[in-house]
Amino acid sequence: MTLPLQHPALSATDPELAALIGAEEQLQADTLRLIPSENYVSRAVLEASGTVLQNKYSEGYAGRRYYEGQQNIDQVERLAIARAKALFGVEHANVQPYSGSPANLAVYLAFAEPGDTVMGMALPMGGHLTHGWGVSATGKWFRGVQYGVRQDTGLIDFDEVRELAIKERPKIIFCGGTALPRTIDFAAFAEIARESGAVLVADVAHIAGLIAGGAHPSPVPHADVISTTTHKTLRGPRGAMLMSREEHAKAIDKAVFPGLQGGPHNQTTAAIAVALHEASQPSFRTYAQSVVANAKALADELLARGFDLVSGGTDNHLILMDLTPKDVPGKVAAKALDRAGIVVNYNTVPYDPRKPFDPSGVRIGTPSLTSRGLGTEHMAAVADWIDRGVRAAGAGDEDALATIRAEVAALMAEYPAPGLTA
Ligand code: DSN
Repeated sequence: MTLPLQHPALSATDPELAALIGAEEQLQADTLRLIPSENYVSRAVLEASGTVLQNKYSEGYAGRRYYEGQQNIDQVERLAIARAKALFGVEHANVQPYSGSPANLAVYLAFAEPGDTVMGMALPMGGHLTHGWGVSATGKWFRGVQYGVRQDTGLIDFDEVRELAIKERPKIIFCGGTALPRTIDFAAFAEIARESGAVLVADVAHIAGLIAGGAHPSPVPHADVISTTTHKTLRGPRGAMLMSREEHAKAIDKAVFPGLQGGPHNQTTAAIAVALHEASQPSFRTYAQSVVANAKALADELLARGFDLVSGGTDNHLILMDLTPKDVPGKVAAKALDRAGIVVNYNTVPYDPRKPFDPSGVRIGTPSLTSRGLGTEHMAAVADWIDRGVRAAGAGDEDALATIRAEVAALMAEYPAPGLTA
């Protein structure tokens, strides 16, 4: 099966909506998707998430539901849990959180009271809204204290984190984030959490697939709780999981349901189970290693073209470019690259003098292109397109962007995406 994919019932019932989905399928096929939190899921994951499992209400947990008719649903959820435990080597897994933000909120509910101090990386430094940032409920209902990275290195200063933690005594410390190009030192965070009496939560949403594939160290021996979405490098459906040692199992389960959520999205649970099965295959290890190899190769090619990369490069799937030296604002570059068929997001860089809605940076990553089968040998071309695209953005050269778009589409046609093919 290749494009156009067939959605016969949808096309008959709602051709307008079917056309929009068809257009999105074509867009995802034709473009070079570099948003580091996105990916292409397999047909198997897509099929599992579009099933009659979505017709069931299943409040509660397997064997302890508030609705009857759970003969199959219980088995689906148990399968997803067993696969998560085996893949990540954890004692407990909850696969019901609707997404990353609700998963993190459940952690607050399990381990803190409103008004308590919590600690996480500041959003503009690469953290996440739900790690206690002011505009988020987690920063409004809790007292968020925030750490960052050093201005000179772009790296976390653990002496500074320790000093802050000992002074502020947070109930919870979050490590992980959304724009961190470097390996997270879970052991260092665990030591600080122990010294300050905090629960350590490793939010590995971005790197869960790398951890599963052995391309990033695991937080399992160090963190009390692991929070992750399932749709980024892990290449599953839009969802989330919380994992922990057995001692925290009850608190986490109670916080997810009935504390925060109602019925789990069973079709998503099924698709998570499929993704976890796929992630346990040897080919997934190859994919994870390739994601990192591609990112390192792309970073090198960008550096060679004079790009300023936060922290000087990458250890994982993600690259954060500061476009200040190129004299092109991040948003202008991102929108121009989009017109060139290269999909990125504009992003704040640490100590950014510009506003978050018009920042200096662009964030890119290699999960999607790796899922399509592109390798290190293609990264010079990718860097070249980015370089030409950013220069065209600065010069307002729409013809140059159109030329890049055609070149991108030609290469993408040679590497059909999972989910868009049989
Ligand atoms: N929105 C996600 C990302 O793009 O990194 C984080 O939640």
